[in-house]
Amino acid sequence: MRAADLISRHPEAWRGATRHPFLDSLRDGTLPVGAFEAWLEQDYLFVGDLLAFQARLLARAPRPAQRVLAGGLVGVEDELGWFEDRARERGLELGSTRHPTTEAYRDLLTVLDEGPYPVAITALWVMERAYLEAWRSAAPGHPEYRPFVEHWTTPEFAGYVAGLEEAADAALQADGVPEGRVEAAFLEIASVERDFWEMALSYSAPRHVGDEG
Ligand code: MP5
Repeated sequence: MRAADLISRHPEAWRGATRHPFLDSLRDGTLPVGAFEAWLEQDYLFVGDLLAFQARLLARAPRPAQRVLAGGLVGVEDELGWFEDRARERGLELGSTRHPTTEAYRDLLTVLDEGPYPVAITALWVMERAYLEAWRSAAPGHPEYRPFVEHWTTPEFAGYVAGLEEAADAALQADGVPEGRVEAAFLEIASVERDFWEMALSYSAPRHVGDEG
């Protein structure tokens, strides 16, 4: 099996993860600011959880996959700083309270962390590929949100996603890969990615610097 087969086998699940009214309204500028900031706050928390997951994945990766994963790990740490800068510009306080959806995503990362490497590396590719496609669907983005669209649609990011796909394909070639678990992980990620957009639209108003109470 190859990683890309997962997408062609489950077009509906994939569409749910990568197309959403959140992304459409981010493109046309009708997205409520509170929804955008809720996404920003929760995605920052997700990326922190992803850094821990990715560090552990790197620790158990075979030699040929180490470069793409080490580069990705540095990129994720850098991204946390980028989120902090974007939040500061908006006067947004980045808190530490996870929405139940962000919590559920963290739990999924923990399960993947404890499972076989081929499932985990494929799962990481699914998460990143989902973001690439989702943000492409929002391109070019309303001017207010354009830096975010650009962040996940650069050729460098697409190259990183391709590198992860190569690492996932290599892992999926091995004998005895639990294909049912790979497939299940794909569907779980697609579902939680959709929930994440959904959450942002229904959950709003994170705290700003200077808010009362
Ligand atoms: C990513 C993300 C991509 N930031 N948030 C979710 C909910 N899924 C995937 O990860 P990265 O590290 O921002 O490219």
